[in-house]
Amino acid sequence: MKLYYFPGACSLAPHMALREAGLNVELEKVDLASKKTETGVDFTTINPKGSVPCLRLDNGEYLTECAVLLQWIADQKPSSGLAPAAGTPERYRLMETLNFIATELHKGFGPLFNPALPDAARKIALENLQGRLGYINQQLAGKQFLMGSGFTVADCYLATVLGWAGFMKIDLSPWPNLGAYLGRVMARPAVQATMKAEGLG
Ligand SMILES: N[C@@H](CCC(=O)N[C@@H](CS)C(=O)NCC(=O)O)C(=O)O
Repeated sequence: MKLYYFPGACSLAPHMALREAGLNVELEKVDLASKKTETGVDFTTINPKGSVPCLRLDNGEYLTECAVLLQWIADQKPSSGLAPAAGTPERYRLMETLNFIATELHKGFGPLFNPALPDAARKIALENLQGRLGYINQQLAGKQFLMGSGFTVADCYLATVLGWAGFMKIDLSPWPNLGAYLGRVMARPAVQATMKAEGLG
């Protein structure tokens, strides 16, 4: 298996999940601007969408889309508890949450990374994102992890995107559950090892 990634990008989430599951993975960094991988391959020949994460499976197929990769990884190691079994009501709750993180949070942060975004558009994007952060803050009330007491792939994804708040200088203090939660996730040994492997720890 090989994970195409960029340090600290959304590919950090499947990278965390792979390490939480104890699966062996080779890493290949992608320069997202030039679309060249660190071994000099044109990344668009691997993933025509040009985006990370992309996972090369052992059968030679490539799988993309964060929320899908996370579930695929969890399903390789059901005993890890990283996702409830497919077809169960709990799995649909996880899928509901992953889809929210992907479409509302991950893509909510997206425009803010664009230095060309006009101030008025930035203000609207930030307000939208803050509303979503408020919702997640409520969801975390009284819980250790997003889906309850057990750590799942939803936490890999949420911690990855919440980590961008620091980079974007977005103050998380209005939502105290978020900071406490992020600290809990980042303290996990597999998460620490992931950060170190991406040169972030
Ligand atoms: N729909 C994809 C989006 C992935 C995505 O936005 N990746 C970003 C990094 S966080 C990226 O590679 N951006 C560079 C590009 O798309 O050119 C997913 O959910 O995995």
